[in-house]
Amino acid sequence: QGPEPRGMGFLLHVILWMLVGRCSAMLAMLDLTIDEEQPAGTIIGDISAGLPPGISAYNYIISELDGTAVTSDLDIDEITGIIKTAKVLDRETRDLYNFFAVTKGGATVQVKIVVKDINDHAPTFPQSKSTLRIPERTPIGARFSLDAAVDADSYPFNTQGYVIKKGNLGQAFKLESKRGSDNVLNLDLVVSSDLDREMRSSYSLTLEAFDGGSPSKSSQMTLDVSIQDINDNAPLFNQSRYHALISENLQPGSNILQVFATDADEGENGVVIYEINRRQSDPDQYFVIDSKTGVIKLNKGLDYEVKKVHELVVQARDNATHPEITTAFVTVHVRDYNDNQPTMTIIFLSEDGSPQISEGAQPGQYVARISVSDPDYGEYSNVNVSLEGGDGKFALTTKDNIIYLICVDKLLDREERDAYELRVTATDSGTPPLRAESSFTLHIVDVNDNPPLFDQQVYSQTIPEVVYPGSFVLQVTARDKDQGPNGDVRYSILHNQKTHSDWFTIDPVTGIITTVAALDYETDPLPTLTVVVTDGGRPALSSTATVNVFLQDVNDNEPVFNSNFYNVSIKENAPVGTCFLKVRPI
Ligand SMILES: *[C@@H]1O[C@H](CO)[C@@H](O)[C@H](O)[C@H]1NC(C)=O
Ligand SMILES: *[C@@H]1O[C@H](CO)[C@@H](O)[C@H](O)[C@H]1NC(C)=O
Ligand SMILES: *[C@@H]1O[C@H](CO)[C@@H](O)[C@H](O)[C@H]1NC(C)=O
Ligand SMILES: CC(=O)N[C@H]1CO[C@H](CO)[C@@H](O)[C@@H]1O
Repeated sequence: QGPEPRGMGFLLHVILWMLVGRCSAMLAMLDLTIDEEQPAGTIIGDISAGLPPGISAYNYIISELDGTAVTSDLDIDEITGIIKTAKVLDRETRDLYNFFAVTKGGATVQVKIVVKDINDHAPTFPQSKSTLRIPERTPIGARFSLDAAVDADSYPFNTQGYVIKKGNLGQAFKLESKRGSDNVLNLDLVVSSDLDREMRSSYSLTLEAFDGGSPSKSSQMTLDVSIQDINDNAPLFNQSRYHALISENLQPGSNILQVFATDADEGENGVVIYEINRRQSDPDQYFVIDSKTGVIKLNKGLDYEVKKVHELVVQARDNATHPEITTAFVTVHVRDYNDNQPTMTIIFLSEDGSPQISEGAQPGQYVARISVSDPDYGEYSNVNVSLEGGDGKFALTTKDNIIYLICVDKLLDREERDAYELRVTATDSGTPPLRAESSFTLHIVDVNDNPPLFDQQVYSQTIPEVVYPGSFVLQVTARDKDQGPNGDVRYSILHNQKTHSDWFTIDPVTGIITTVAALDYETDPLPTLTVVVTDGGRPALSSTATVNVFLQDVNDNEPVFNSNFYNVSIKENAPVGTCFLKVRPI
């Protein structure tokens, strides 16, 4: 419609009002209602119901204000005065129709049709998904205004409330709403617990708006809340104290150790930058730290004589605008490069300088001399020397803690044990202690302290008297526990004319006894030998044994008269039986 018809309508209206104004007694009111959304043709009412009593009319002149859509939305029968809907009415589009109906008789009825609301709209969020950033540690009670849901219906069918349907972990949030002057139910998200990004960095909330219908209508939206980091965590070292032990000759540039810190925050708040606090430590910059990795390197050469321990104060700082700083301590012990292992010199006090001692050595006799020294300090008393492996037979003595002597502590016996594995250990008092060790085998030298001994003290043998010279009689054996010449044995016979030992001989090496002459039972049925065994020591030791040889008699002689001519005289008349001659064998 152009401006002119509206102008015309307005003019008509004014005229009507002038008319009504003049004939105020004739003005009547008719209030009608109709639910919205009724089908076209639904009867709303009858104008004549609004006429004053006693007046009835046919034919009405309908007067409406321009733009009030009476003609388009309502179907008014001008003859009967019946008002019907011309189409489905929507309260949200137009909730009131207002017109005048004038009868021919001049009576005017002001008809007011109120379109009543039904719950035909759900509250609707402007966006089905939106995002909100909230800094962590936001105080409880802080509120964030959200877009309210819009419901075109009127009270009570408009938005009546909001709930969080899903995602409100830990009851982190609540919703609060307040009716605004425009009748909109404004919505705030209220922080209701301590938000910690390091615990949970985002929430996905499902919000629902509901209206007052029965059943109510509702709709949902997703609100993604991301918790923004603040620098609420300081970097944290994995150890509060770090230790390193380095040699004073470590090359500058060498890595010493790595410190390590983490920061739970995000982004720059969580970046860890390592530094050495130069105000508090290492002003001379012996050490440098890699700000990113935490690796501490040697920056320049150290001198043990100048400083043995370096204490570094290392800090980890995050890169926030207001950084948090944590401190850790690094202790670097410098080890003296010259503090080499002590060295040990052992001199054996034997004739040829070899590790040996006579078994005849008396307690107190020296075996070896040990001197402990350090290449840098020379002879050096700050060590502990110990001796192991001697079975208690040896001892260490020292007067000045520089020279140590190994001496015999108990009598030795080579025949019992002929060598000892001795170990001398020198331990210095450094931290950690350094050691020098020397092992050697000490040989026990034999002395001729054992005589050779025959296996038997008495040997016996039976042989026939008729054997050729050179025949085997028996073998004697002897042993000597000593070693070398001290243990070599030689056999001999101690000759004795009376016992006919000269009939026999002995092999000095094998101890085999043989005959050297004809034996004669008749001469000596039991010749006896004394055998001697002698060792090769100086002086030599010897021992003896007895060998009894039993000769067996053989019939080696015809009987012989002791005289081969007997001249006997016998007196006559000698009685019978007188013995006048006795013959006998030799
Ligand atoms: C700390 O971190 C350093 C460097 O990563 C590592 O060498 C060390 O073993 C860690 N210490 C502990 C106690 O985990
Ligand atoms: C620290 O932050 C500054 C600026 O904020 C940046 O230029 C620098 O690169 C950051 N340092 C590290 C180690 O991330
Ligand atoms: C040697 O060792 C003994 C005991 O094992 C100890 O008491 C002493 O302090 C040590 N001496 C040195 C110089 O290390
Ligand atoms: C043969 C021999 O010599 N006979 C003598 C034995 O002894 C007497 C007396 O003594 C001698 O007269 C024999 O001649």
